[in-house]
Amino acid sequence: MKNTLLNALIFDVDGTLADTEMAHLAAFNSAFAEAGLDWRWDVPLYRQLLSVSGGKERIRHYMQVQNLRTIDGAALHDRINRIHEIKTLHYEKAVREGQVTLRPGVLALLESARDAGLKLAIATTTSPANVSALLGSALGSRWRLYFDVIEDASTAERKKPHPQVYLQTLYRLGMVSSDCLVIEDSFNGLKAASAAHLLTVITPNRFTDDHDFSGAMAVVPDLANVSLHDLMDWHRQASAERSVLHA
Ligand code: XBP
Ligand code: MG
Repeated sequence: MKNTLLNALIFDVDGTLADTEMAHLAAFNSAFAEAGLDWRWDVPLYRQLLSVSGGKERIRHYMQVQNLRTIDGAALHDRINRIHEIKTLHYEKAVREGQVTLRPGVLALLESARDAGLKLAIATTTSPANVSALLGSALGSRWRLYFDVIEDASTAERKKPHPQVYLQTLYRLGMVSSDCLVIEDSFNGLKAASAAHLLTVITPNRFTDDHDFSGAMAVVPDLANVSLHDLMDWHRQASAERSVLHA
């Protein structure tokens, strides 16, 4: 009988731990203005662009679809990197100014999982600088002590829906997928976790509420009314069903 005990929670960051995407959107637009570009992303366009994970990849995709690529190769790579560096500085400033807070129920779940001895991990497409800014402001300077493993854009080159970030998280946890449960917010995140055979709870937000969440173990508005024991029960049930299906 496969393990049906829940031993680790793996959290996505943007849109899951916190509603960060409005701050990211504002930071992108500030970076475009600072770089002397007349590009301006509004919410409807950004909802579409979020289908591309990774800020640099998102800028490159936008330039492609808008036929804005006047340069190529290394020059384009450097230009995108520079714009993204400026964007990240604007985002970190917004987070430090308290413009982004943890979503409902996130802190309570982190604490109850830690107190129950579960391992906690982060598997995100964003940069370590953004993770540190967000969690430093939300959990204080000792925020890293909550997490046993952090995988981000600096360690997992292939972005969601590619499963690399989740596969590397499992490896570093020293666990198999049936030990764990993922909390995500988006189609790309669900696809990445599912490709790593991980059961996933989705907490949608204003940027992902129309995404296809087929295959999610559960979709809940947020974690405000979800206890660790709920997650343990759901995980036990879903794992048992998987065992029967794959028997
Ligand atoms: C969401 C993303 C990130 C953010 C922007 O990451 O796709 O690209 O939108 O952050 P997550 P960067 O996997 O946490 O949902 O500009 O640093 O990429
Ligand atoms: Mg996300």
